[in-house]
Amino acid sequence: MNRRTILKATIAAGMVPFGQTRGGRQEDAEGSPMIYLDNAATSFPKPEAVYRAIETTLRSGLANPWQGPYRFSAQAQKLMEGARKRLDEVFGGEGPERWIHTFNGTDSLSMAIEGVLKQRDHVVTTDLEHNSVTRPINALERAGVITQTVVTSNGNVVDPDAIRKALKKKTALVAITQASNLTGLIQPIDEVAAIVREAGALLLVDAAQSAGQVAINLSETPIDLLALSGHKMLFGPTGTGALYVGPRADVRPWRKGETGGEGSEETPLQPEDLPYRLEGGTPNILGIAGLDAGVAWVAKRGPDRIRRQLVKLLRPVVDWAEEAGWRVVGRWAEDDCVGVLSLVPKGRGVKAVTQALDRRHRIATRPGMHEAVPANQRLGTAPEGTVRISPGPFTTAEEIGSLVEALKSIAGDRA
Ligand code: ALA
Repeated sequence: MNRRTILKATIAAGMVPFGQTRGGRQEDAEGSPMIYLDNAATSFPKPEAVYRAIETTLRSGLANPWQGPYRFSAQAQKLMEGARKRLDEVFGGEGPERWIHTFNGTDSLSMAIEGVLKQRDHVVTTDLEHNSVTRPINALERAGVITQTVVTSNGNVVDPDAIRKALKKKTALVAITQASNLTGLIQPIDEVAAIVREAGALLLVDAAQSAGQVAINLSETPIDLLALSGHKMLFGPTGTGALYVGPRADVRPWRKGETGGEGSEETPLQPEDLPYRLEGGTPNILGIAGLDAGVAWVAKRGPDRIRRQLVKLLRPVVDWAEEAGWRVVGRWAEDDCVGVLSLVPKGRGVKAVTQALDRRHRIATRPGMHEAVPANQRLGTAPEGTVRISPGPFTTAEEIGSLVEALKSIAGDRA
């Protein structure tokens, strides 16, 4: 049976094999070649080691880790603990038990925000945040639990001094992104961290877009809570994430239920010790196996090398956009950005461009405000947003060449 026949049979059986991979190329469900440039939403394809780890686990190690003494269960628990150990080594944490397995970046951020804030606390955040930071904080403010100050940036970067000025005696938490998911610009986290630590507040860093592209060393930068998405540039599958809980942070459980560690048998309560205090329910063992392989792959390659590869791929797109009079959103520069580029088309709608890219050229890019409304307002791209282009490490220069040709053709269309 050839590949197309297998695909047809799979689809006929009711399974949709989105995005088959062959080398660096992807194919969509119909088996047509596809260029995937939405890695800021989730990375695809993954390194081969990730596919292998998931398949091996699915076939031979997919037990529930909390089921007592049998070896199959212990093996699943070992896998979870091994992944925590690797995260701790790669990010320089203060112990594997401080790494909580979560289901995505949003889960990590909600766990941190809902878990540390109390009545009458004050929070400092910025206008560059994703909804995963903004929404839980706004909800707590609306419920009368907390007050907040949103520090305004220039749309590109936050001035650490503005963070300093926004701090109050009752500021319990500063929540800030490390790289904007709209412009790709990297924020001055080291400076912010020093200011926040001096003030005695907790620092929560949303590293959804930066982890895997910007080196983060918790033993050097005083970050109390580090929220990771597992499925972006750490190359786990969707349904993975992690939260690092530093020793200064006391996080109340966000979900409660069956977990590891010692709970009281008389009155069933969540155990007090990390990481089990913050985990509950059957974990995503399969996902964690993939994430662990992804983190190992990133560590071997080095985050800065990955970032440089991605921004280099984007350079010809920036050059073409500037020449064609399409707006490059934000102060995009190879040294200052992760592999994300936002464009505003000239004389064309954002959605029309992404649809034409997808339907006519089979290129996947993302339209809209990317769940970062205040940043779009600040940069004047609301409400339509931008065409966001985010390659991955398996994207080729040839594929980017095809994107530029497609953009040229769309730009040349009659309005
Ligand atoms: N928050 C992810 C993004 O920026 C999904 O695309």
